[in-house]
Amino acid sequence: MAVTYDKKYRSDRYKLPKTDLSRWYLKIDPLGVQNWIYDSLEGEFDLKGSASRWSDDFDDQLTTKGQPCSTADQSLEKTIHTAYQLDLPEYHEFSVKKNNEYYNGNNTVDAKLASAALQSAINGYEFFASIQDPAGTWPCQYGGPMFMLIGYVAARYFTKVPIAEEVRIEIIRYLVNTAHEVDGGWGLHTEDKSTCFGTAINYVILRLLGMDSQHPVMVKARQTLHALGGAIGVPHWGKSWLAVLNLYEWSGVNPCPPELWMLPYWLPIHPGRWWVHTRAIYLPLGYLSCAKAKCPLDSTLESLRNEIYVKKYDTINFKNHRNTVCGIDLYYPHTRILNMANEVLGLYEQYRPTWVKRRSLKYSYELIKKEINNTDSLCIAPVNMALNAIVVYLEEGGQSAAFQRFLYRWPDFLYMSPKGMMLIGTNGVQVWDVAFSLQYACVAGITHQSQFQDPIRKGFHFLVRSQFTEDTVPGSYRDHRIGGWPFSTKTQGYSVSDCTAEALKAIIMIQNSPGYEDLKGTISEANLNKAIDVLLMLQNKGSYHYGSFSSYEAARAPPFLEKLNPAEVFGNIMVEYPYVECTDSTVLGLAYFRKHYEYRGAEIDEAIRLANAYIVSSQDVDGGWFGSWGVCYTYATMFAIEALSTQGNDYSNNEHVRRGCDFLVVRQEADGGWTESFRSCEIQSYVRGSKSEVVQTAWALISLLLSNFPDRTKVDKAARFLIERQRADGGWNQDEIEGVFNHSCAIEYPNYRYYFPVKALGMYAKLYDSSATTSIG
Ligand code: LAN
Repeated sequence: MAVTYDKKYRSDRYKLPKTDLSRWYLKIDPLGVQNWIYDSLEGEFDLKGSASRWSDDFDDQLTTKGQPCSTADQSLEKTIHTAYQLDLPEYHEFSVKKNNEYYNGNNTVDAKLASAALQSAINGYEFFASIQDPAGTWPCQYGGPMFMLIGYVAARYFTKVPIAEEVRIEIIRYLVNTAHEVDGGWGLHTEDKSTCFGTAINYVILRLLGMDSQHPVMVKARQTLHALGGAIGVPHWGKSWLAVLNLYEWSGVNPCPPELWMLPYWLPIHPGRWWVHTRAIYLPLGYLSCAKAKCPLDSTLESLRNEIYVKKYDTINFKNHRNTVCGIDLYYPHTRILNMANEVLGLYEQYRPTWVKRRSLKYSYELIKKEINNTDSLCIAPVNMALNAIVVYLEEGGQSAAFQRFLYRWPDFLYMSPKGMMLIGTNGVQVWDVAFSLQYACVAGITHQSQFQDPIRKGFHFLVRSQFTEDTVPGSYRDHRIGGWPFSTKTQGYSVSDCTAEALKAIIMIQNSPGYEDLKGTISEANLNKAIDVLLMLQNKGSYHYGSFSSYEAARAPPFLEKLNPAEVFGNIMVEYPYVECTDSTVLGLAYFRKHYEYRGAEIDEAIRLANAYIVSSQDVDGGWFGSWGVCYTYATMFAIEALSTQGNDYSNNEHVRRGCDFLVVRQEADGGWTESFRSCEIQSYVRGSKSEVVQTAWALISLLLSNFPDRTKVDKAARFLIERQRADGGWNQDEIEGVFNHSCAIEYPNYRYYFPVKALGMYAKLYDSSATTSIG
């Protein structure tokens, strides 16, 4: 394989091997499944392990016949969206240079700014449309979390399935390029300081992938790991991964017995009532810890045992370290009740009869098969996928069809970037991004422009194809899903409240946009109604979060279960919580549907009324709303104001909208922009970032525009900031990280910086320049 070097990245300074980036191709299937393929010149290398990606099941995946997504589109021709992802010269050459001729750049408030804003929105959308893929989605490097790759590498190591050379090289490059310059360590996520967890697991990955322990990168990382006390202080999930790899003893891992699944469901503690992600992880983890699964020792593992601890492996009494967690890692310390439960369960595990062990392994394996079945082996996210793959390997062997399907699915999580190959937190952001992109073109009033017809139609058909049409298998502790939409792809199999609502809204909006009437009927009214059934089913009825919406399911257990959160590094993971953003989006979807259809009208009205009451009640005293999935108050305040504004509320007539706007405007920077730091999410109080950011400014501007905020100078300044920050090719540069989960982990939303400014600027133009109003909103 050709190996090239340049000097841009740390990996280049160390002259680490690099693949030829121009030979990577991104293939997207009609359902948005993203696969990077390397053309090694010795014959196309397909990470899926089959010659043709577009095989027989291609047609079956199209749920509605006759939707345009031709096979020809998936040729291996280098497309702009691929070149864009890897920052290749083809992309730079392509950039359409468009200067904003309308904007005179001076500071006077006049109609010219509105025309400039419209032109800027059009340029922005033109750029964005150019990086759309043929299936209608916007693939992106959904990076941030730094604890995902361990699953992939450990599971491949455990199951003895070699990693393709190009992938191995690029994962090494990614980790070397993301190590902190100062101390060579890694954190929980890319924005985090070096932690014991991040440093230990990523160190192990590099060693398993063949880096020499004496390489300067490894020496530096090891020093940091040792300075943090060594791998003995990794949190629960880290201990579990190390135990699976035989680099830690199961006796030192706090228990999570699979027997919990056999408890009666009416008990609030039943895992079937936990948050989907948490139960999906603890299911296979319970199996593996009960089976005490561990990789056979080999020379690399033997050596690693003596690299990652400050003491010799054989002298460590692991049992005494169940609760040893490095202080720097700790986000959610154990409660006393958790420690007590761990004690009791630990004793129980010692004396558990063999027949109980056998039965609980069998029972949890049945549940794992259901998860596999519901998601075509993708599983909810890469963490439980890797754990499930090991369980399936142990149960059925490496040659079994079930295990082979994991090998087929794994590449869906591997994502190339100029820095190397990462493993993304879900198999993409497809439905979420497409739903917003379509809606915001409508809101900006630019859908009628001929250059946007094709991208919008492609996106529309993608959304229609992505609605769930088959239900989950019985007994999998899952809700009914037909009619819902996922966050990423239909294959992933999990419907989400706000994703369903935003996709539904996008479809109805496009169908009702001038020039797109022919799309009416592409999706039947019955299918739209099914989305409403899903949304109404998801509304929380519990007393403490009445009327709100959570993420994947309605809350099934009370929040006090959080006291048993064993993960140490994340907050709010045990159960579903009410989320103001999910509630807002659902209100938006329901309200939009209501404008156009009669179905379950009275129930929708009541659901909106209750949801509004929740939104209002969750406003903080200072006027902002706390965001759980975006950074942070600026994000959630925008959603809340949008939901309230659909009910006819604005700055002049509603106290909550007024307080929300006031919260934002006092935080406007002198240059007209906004900047909120990721720290806000961690400490749950507004923290200012270092410099004004495009996405934050777009969110705040949208809030002010929706509220008819009276002080035009502030609004103009924000619009001007966005226009000035636009690149000549119509795009905007990446600023700070946009998203978050579980309070402590940052995650990127690389497309936010394109479609939110388009929405904000288009809205601005519509409000302030009568000649600019052209389409519906
Ligand atoms: C996501 C990404 C999208 C996000 C929104 C749709 C934005 C939100 O409004 C609802 C929740 C959801 C779907 C969400 C849930 C948690 C996810 C799946 C993630 C943040 C992406 C990765 C994360 C997942 C938990 C990662 C696995 C790690 C664990 C700690 C279990």
